[in-house]
Amino acid sequence: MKLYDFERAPNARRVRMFAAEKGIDLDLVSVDLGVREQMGEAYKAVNPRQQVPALLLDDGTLITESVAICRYLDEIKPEPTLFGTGALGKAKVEMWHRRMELEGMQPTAEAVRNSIEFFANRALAGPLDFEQIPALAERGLKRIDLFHELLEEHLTDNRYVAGEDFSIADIAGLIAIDFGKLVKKRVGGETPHLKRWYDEVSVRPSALA
Ligand SMILES: N[C@@H](CCC(=O)N[C@@H](CS)C(=O)NCC(=O)O)C(=O)O
Repeated sequence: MKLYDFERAPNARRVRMFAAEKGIDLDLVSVDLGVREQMGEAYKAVNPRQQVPALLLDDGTLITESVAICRYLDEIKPEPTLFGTGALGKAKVEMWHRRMELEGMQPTAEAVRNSIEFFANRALAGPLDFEQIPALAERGLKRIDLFHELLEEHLTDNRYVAGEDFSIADIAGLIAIDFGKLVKKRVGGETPHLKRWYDEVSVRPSALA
């Protein structure tokens, strides 16, 4: 199994972190987004969506979409469970994972991709170029603040994002917050519960994968 990857790409990082939590070794193949390698013919032949991550199985099947890759890895190695246990546990992980994506990753991507020079004319990932829209960046910044507020309140009486156990929702939350550093949004003393969680999950060995 080969994972097409880029070290600084948040969606690739979430797969690496998930695999590390599972104890699954992936053969990493770097696609250098810094020099737009994803736009070249060689990578297009591997993944016509021109994005990372992408998991190439030994039989030649390609899986894209970071959460689909995580689901696959979870099926081949169910323990430790990162998608929750039992009807309620699974529903809670799904609910909070969706929130981490829709209220964390998505606004952060809007803020980052519509403002910083690295993403000039590349406001959306994929084969087509899209201009940056400053108003979306501005809205994204406000929504990142709301995301931090949501987590601050929730983590007041929850150890992890989906409750008592570490899950894929924590991974998504962490990568969203770290991605926000590119637009100077950081977790600090004004949100102590969020900071407590952030410090705890950031030092898991998988966070460095
Ligand atoms: N929904 C996809 C999103 C993948 C995605 O946006 N990947 C980014 C890196 S985090 C990418 O490949 N960017 C290439 C580009 O900006 O051209 C997933 O979850 O895997």
